[in-house]
Amino acid sequence: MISFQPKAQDFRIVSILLFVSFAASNCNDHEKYRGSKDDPEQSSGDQAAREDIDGMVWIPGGRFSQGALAIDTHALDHEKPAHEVEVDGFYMDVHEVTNAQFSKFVEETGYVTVAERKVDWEELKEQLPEGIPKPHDSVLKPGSMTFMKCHSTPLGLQDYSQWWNWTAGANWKHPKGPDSTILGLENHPVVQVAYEDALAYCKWAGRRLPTEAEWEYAARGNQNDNVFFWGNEASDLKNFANTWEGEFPVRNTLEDGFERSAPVRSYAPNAFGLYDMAGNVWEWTSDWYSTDYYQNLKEKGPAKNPKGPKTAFNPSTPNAKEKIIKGGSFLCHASYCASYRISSRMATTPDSSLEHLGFRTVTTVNMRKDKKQKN
Ligand SMILES: [Ca+2]
Ligand SMILES: [Ca+2]
Repeated sequence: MISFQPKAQDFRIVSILLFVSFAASNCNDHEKYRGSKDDPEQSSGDQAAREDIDGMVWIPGGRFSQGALAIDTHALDHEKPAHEVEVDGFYMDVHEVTNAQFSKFVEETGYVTVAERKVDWEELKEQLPEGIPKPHDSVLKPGSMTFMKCHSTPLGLQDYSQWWNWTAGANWKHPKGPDSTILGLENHPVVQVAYEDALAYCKWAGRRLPTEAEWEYAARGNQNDNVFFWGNEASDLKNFANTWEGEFPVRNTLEDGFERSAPVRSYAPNAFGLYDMAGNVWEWTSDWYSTDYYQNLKEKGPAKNPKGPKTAFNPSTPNAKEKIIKGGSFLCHASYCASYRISSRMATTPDSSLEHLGFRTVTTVNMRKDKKQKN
């Protein structure tokens, strides 16, 4: 979902551009955390008395090398250079937020997700390259991006419009389109949630999204020399992650048992007890995406609790600001980006909702104190 370059102004392309759409007005939450090397919200984390929080695990603070290992032959340029990072301790959901959990949030709040709202063309076109014509009104109905297998081997894997479609009526309750349902998928991760939807859930739950550094540190589980959280053997993939097996995006051999999302906890956890930190669904983080961020961190030396760049920057998508997503999904395959690797990262606009993108939450000792004081 990154670095999209329009190739033709046809219906299909315009449809895909729709997820580079209206500005997310509520996506600056990470600003309040940035720039403080001794973040008061987190600084007492490792020393404080900790509690048992249902569905969460304590991630002890520590220092690690963020970014690609030298032995990682799949690493993309934006995973380099590796750089030293220290994070304070925090609590993290052991699994991705599920449909059942998100349903409870919606039932209590009446929240309506981005994918369920009417599309405003006047707002949308501000985010698009000049000259993109207004699509037919039928395309501007509420909807979201869905995956569709190709009938035959596609002409290269650069143009993902070959397997992604804008589908009117697709949303978190109908993740594959209006005729699909989440009945029976209560224990699967919620998908088709935009960044502001994830933030709204976090606010309701008294949580926040992890920073990219927190997410990667948690995924690594102190396995500092490993490309994958389970080691360096890609052949073990099916035991630890729900990804794509066979020929992507044409044929799935289902060696791991699932073609799309799997129930959370279906695969072995990492060393911190976290499930699906590789595969199943991508997960939002609070960091903006900037192509020069890792190099800047490397030059400045070890970073403590980094919160991402101040502003988003990607020369491939100059009209769109993007957020970092982590962990890969059920669509990941070695022929594409092998994003089940710990250092993998992708970026997408905050208003994107996708069939393979969800989130998990974190909290800190100080956030717990604040919450108790308010109650
Ligand atoms: Ca699978
Ligand atoms: Ca995941």
